[in-house]
This record gives sequence, structure tokens and C-alpha cells, in this order.
Amino acid sequence: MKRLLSAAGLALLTAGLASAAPIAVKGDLDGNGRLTKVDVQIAMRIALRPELATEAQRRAADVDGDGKVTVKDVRLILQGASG
Ligand SMILES: [Ca+2]
Ligand SMILES: [Ca+2]
Repeated sequence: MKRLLSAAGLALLTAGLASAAPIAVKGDLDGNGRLTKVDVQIAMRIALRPELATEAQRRAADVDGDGKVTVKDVRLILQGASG
């Protein structure tokens, strides 16, 4: 199961930020229901290139709710990440 999730995360990174995965947890950008380093990596990419992310992804990545995805949001996701 864990192996499957990390494979899905890798596939998502490879596919870029075009995934339409439903996002239920703030900062959960790969939609697996938990915060992990994959979410941190995706958040970093959104912070660097917000134009490549969907609006839903930008909203989910904006953890502190200031309307922008910045390194601050990345840090918040990092703090919540479990692995
Ligand atoms: Ca996740
Ligand atoms: Ca923010």
C-alpha cells in the first residue's frame, strides 16, 4: 500500500501539476489524504511557478490563506508532513 502511494506520488510529479485529484486536506496536493514530502515538493513547484498549477491546487496549497502560494505555505506543509 505504501509502495503504491509513493508510486502514485512519483507519477504525479512526473505528470506535472495538471492532476485533477480532489483535494480535501489543506496542503494535501497529491490528494492521498495526508501531508507528506511529496506535497511539500508540489507546493514548492506551485510557489515557484503558480501559473502551472490549477486554481484548486493553488487554493489547497495556500495553507495560511493569504491568497498566494509562498515559501511560508511550503513551510507550513513541511511542518505538517509525516514522511
Ligand atoms: Ca498528500
Ligand atoms: Ca499563502
